[in-house]
Amino acid sequence: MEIAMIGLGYIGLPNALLLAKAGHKVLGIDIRKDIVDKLNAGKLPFDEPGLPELFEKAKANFRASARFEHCDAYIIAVPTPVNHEMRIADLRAVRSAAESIAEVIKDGDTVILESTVPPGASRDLILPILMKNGAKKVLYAHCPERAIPGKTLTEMTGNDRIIGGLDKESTKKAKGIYGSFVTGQLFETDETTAEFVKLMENTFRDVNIAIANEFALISEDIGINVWEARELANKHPRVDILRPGPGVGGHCIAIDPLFMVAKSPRTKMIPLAREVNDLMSAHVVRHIKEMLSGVHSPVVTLLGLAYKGNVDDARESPAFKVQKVAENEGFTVKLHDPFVKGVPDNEPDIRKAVKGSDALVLITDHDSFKELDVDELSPRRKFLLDTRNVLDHDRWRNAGYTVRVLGNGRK
Ligand code: SAJ
Repeated sequence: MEIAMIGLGYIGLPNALLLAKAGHKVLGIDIRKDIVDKLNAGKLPFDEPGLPELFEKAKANFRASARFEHCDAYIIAVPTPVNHEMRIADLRAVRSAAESIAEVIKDGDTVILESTVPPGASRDLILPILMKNGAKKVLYAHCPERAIPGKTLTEMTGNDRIIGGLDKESTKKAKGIYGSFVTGQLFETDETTAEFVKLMENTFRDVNIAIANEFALISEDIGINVWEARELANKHPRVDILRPGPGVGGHCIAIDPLFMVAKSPRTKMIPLAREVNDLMSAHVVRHIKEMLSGVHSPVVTLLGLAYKGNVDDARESPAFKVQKVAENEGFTVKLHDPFVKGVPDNEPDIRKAVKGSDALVLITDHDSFKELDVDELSPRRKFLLDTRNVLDHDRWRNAGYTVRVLGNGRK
């Protein structure tokens, strides 16, 4: 089949290359000319394990363009960020992709939406756009992406997928496309249920992280160590408490629950969980303030800007919220992340980022931080706050640091 992949980002590009490797002729479409040019010159626009090897194998069946052309199937994998002010989904990229497809679509073509959207968006927004130029019959399915940065290729091929078809024929067609490279099971449903399922997955995780964060706050108040308590609670066969931390980042979990909330005025727990997770950044700053009380013109270094460990993705990262709150409180904040690119104040050399600092605050659980040579660092004062409980605290204490761990209320 000739398949167009609209959006060549973290989801669209690996997906396009997997389809190309499976033997389809794939046209990758992106509005960003720099990405298109890079790909056509044989270069990848971002890092992801296994992607270079896949690109080599898929190249012959793949080309990129900024222009839409007629294909047998179109897969939409564009960002659907949240409009933070209005707390609703920003669907402009999906709309514009649908508008462009409507210009070239013919009866009997297939359109698949992978981007996360509020429930009802396929039926009420996207399908009417696709049909607006007179197409009588379009096969349509929502097949939400479920890959996680750092493990995109394994998850994209191995995970079970939801195929939410408009009708039987649409489901069959979409199943055929995903069946060409997915080894996981393909479960059938309708398009609106598929939209809801995707939001449930991420909302479930957000609410569970919120309860873990709340356990951390209570533990600090009552003087116990949440990390020890969590480990013991998780010995129960039906309990699996997630990890507390500085908040929830990324392009999905911090955002998708809001798409649900916007659909029903009766939600209580979901917006509350969002709030609990968002307030963790202010809580981190409270710790820093306590640690450094009495220090004049305090300087802190945030270790990690990525929203989670071992990825270079800093979208919606709690690091920036911590930075903002800390700056508002009068701290000078220095930033260090070995992987994240494009943040102007990110100092890639950790020794420079730490020099002259009064406290180091671990935000992201990058493995490389666990192996740091503590003696190479020369801060002004030796305070460490570990918001993820991942460092070897004894090693830091032996090097003269006062160590605090988020969620540990033991004095
Ligand atoms: N986090 C915690 N504590 C935990 C687990 C995570 O604080 O115990 C934080 C992370 O540090 C990070 C955030 O939550 O800031 C989200 O990270 P994540 O690894 O939980 O998830 P994402 O956003 O990278 O990917 C999620 C995945 N969804 C689920 O696990 C339900 C992925 O499968 C989806 O494809 C992706 O969202 C998406 O695109 O929707």
